[in-house]
Amino acid sequence: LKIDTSKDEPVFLQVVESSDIEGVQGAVTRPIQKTSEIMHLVQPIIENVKTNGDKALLEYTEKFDGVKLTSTCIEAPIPEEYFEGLTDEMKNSLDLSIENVRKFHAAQLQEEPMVVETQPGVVCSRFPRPIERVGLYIPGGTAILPSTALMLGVPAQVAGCKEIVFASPPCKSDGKISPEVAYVASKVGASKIVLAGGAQAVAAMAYGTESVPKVDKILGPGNQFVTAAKMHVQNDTQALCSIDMPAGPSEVLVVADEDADEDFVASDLLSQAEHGIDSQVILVGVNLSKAKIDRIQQAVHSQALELPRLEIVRKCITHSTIILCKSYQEAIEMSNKYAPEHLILQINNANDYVKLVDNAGSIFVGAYTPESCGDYSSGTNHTLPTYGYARQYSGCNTSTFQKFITAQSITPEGLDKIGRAVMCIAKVEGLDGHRNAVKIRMNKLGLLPKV
Ligand code: HSO
Ligand code: ZN
Repeated sequence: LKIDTSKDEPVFLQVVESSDIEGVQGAVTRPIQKTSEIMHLVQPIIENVKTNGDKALLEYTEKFDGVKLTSTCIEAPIPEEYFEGLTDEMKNSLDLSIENVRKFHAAQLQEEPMVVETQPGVVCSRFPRPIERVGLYIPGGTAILPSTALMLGVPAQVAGCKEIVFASPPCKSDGKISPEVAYVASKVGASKIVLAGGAQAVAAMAYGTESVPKVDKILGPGNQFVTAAKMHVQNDTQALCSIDMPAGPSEVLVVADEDADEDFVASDLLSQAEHGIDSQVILVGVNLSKAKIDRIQQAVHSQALELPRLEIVRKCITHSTIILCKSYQEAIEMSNKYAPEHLILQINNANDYVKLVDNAGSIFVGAYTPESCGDYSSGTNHTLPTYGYARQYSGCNTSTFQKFITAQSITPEGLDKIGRAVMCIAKVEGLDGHRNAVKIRMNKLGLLPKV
């Protein structure tokens, strides 16, 4: 490997052949998550917030976030001082992103109810209703995440949720949240921003406190404490609260061939690697020459050295891998098995391969489609299934903020069509009351032979 490492320690990925079963296994195995240990730590926090409300919430914010607040929430309309420091460029960028995400998510709304006449006189329908109150968790700490605020807030607003509550840990220095997150919250019509993080914020939204409204569903990424708290409240019937999906470290799988631009490939790998030391970054190469692999490694190395989050990238890249495949087919099969959160196709005729993808959170097709665009501004959602859950979960979308109600209306003619079947099956289940509800009606209609 001819990496120019004169400036620094090399940053490069290990390489395995797809035929090396163990090597591939090692590359695609996700880190084990120790949820039960964390659960023991979050339970007392949840209990405390459940019983002592705002008082407990304020105590935890002081203890964990290092800020002594006098009130737990910012109420809408959000006071001007919270937007201080926002430039026009930033506002325009957020506006553009919000507009695109709104367009894409509004198109997902099903305006007309679905109506199906399954038999003459048996009319079944289905229609969506917004989940009334939603709690959107926006992580704080060193990262400012207005993009997550808009990826959750916009679909909630599009779906028609009546109450949108944000929660985000306050900044240590001034007890505020980032003006960008505040701006997004106001644009999507949030009623409150809870100035708290961690399990305590989740508990406050799940059970409600004096100042925090109880919500029906909690969504958003977070650390292990937030994830454990979400799992806890979803299992507590007292909370009567659902959650979005299990969360794990963010991940990308890039498929590249010999014609892919090595700088583009490297930049996509690194944009994922900088998320965290536990991020998963995989490059699946299709018939890559030795020289091409070297050029990709060189590009990763030199681009990484320029990144402010180099130390995070370095740790992530040590457990990242290039898997060498012999065909496009094999590469896509590899990706389907891994079920990546993000799949990037930097291959010739990339569009033709989309139909072969069975498992992925979101696909980025072609050389000029970096994941970053989907992370922020193109319109698709960036809250996506990780940890292989792309096998059974969809990313956040408009229906994430809805539930569907079904209805039916049956005429005497319809009852004549299906009544006997209902009676027959009810009988085998030993549920005579069910059978009777049909029998009584059919008798009055003279539809059953008199005995
Ligand atoms: N790639 C992340 C989302 C994100 N990227 C936020 C930048 N900011 C998880 O899909
Ligand atoms: Zn990202």
